[in-house]
Parts: sequence; structure tokens; C-alpha cells
Amino acid sequence: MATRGFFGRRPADDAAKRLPPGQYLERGFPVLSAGPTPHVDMASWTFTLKVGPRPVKKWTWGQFTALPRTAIHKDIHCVTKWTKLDTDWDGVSVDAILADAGVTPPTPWLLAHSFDGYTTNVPYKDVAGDMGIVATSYDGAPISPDHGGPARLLVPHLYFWKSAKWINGLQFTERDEPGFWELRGYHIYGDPWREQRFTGDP
Ligand SMILES: Nc1nc2c(c(=O)[nH]1)N[C@H]1C(S)=C(S)[C@@H](COP(=O)(O)O)O[C@H]1N2
Ligand SMILES: [Mo]
Repeated sequence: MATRGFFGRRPADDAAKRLPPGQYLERGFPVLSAGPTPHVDMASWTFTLKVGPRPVKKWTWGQFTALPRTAIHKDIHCVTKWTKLDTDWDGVSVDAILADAGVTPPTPWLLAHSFDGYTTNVPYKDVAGDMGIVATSYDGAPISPDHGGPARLLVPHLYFWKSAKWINGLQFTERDEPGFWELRGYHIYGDPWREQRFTGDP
């Protein structure tokens, strides 16, 4: 009689509900970079927190990875239309970085900077709490160079271009400053559930 309750929802239905509009389910993990993978040397790796032009704190790899850690288990959505379910990351939350620097958010806007010159803007509210981390591990292992290792930003509820690979700093800015892709036609905010792919999308 109670077949429905017995077998529950079919996994395919569950996956479909987790796909934002226009996305398809990807089981692999595509690599998308605007340029070549930069060589990032752990010995000279640093992460800098800035308020406007002013650096307020800088961490070495050892100092950074000793900060309190946050794990994230979430689906990720690329603007090129793939969605990957149940990805596992571990790293340092933006709030843990701010706490270590003794900084309370001086403006509502952040710009992430990377070793390859890439930038992307994210409102602070979108990385507050455990929503945004600087990830140093994916699936229980160090992040591979192609996927942004040694460290990348992870903001899984926004399109994946917001998750800056090879991150080397976060900067509070006076206004919401468009980054690399935002200057080239991508949406300033990038919510996959509202399908905010390009400038001019609602
Ligand atoms: N530093 C840097 N970060 C980046 C990019 C880049 O070119 N440089 N590409 C972005 C884009 S457009 C996407 S879709 C994702 C892809 O991440 P992946 O290669 O791990 O799938 O990284 C984002 N972060
Ligand atoms: Mo992308």
C-alpha cells in the first residue's frame, strides 16, 4: 500500500529541484579559467585584507591555515549552465579572517583579488557567517591548481565566477566595484535562482 512513503522521493526528482533555471546536472568538475593556471608557491603565498587602498593585515600560508576552520557542503552553479551537487569544501570563513584582523566590516562591499589578476565583487552580506569561505580543501584534499589551489573563494549560492580561484586578498570598497567578468558583461550580483547571468538580467 504505502509504496510512496516506503521508497520516498526518487533521486532524479530531488536533483531536478536543486537545478536553478537553465542549468543542467554535471557529474564531473569542469575547469574554467580566463587564462593559464598561475604557479602559486606556498612559501611566498600571502593573503592580504585591505580597507580601500590600505592593507590592514597580511597572513602567510602557515598563519592563514591556522585560523579557525569552516566546512561547506553545497551545490555549485556555473553561468555556463552546469550545476554540480553536493560539493565539499573546507577553509577559513571571511568572518574568521575579519575576527583575526580585528576588523568589523567598514563598507558593505568586497572585491576579491587573485594571483592571476582576476577580481570579482561580492557583497559582504553574502559571505557573512558561514556563507563564504576561503577554501583550501576540496573533497578532503588540497584544492588542485586548476580548481584554484592553494586557496580560492567559495560563495556557493552565487554563480561560480564569484568564487575567485588563486585568491590572495579581500578588499573592502567604497562602492560595489565590478570585477573582471562583471566589467565584461556578467551580472553585478549573479544569483543563479534569479538567473542573473548578464548585465541587464533582472
Ligand atoms: N582567479 C580566477 N578565478 C576564477 C576564474 C579565473 O579565470 N581566475 N574563473 C571563474 C569562473 S568564470 C568560473 S566558472 C570558476 C570555475 O572554477 P573551476 O575551474 O574550479 O570549475 O572559477 C572562477 N574563478
Ligand atoms: Mo564561468
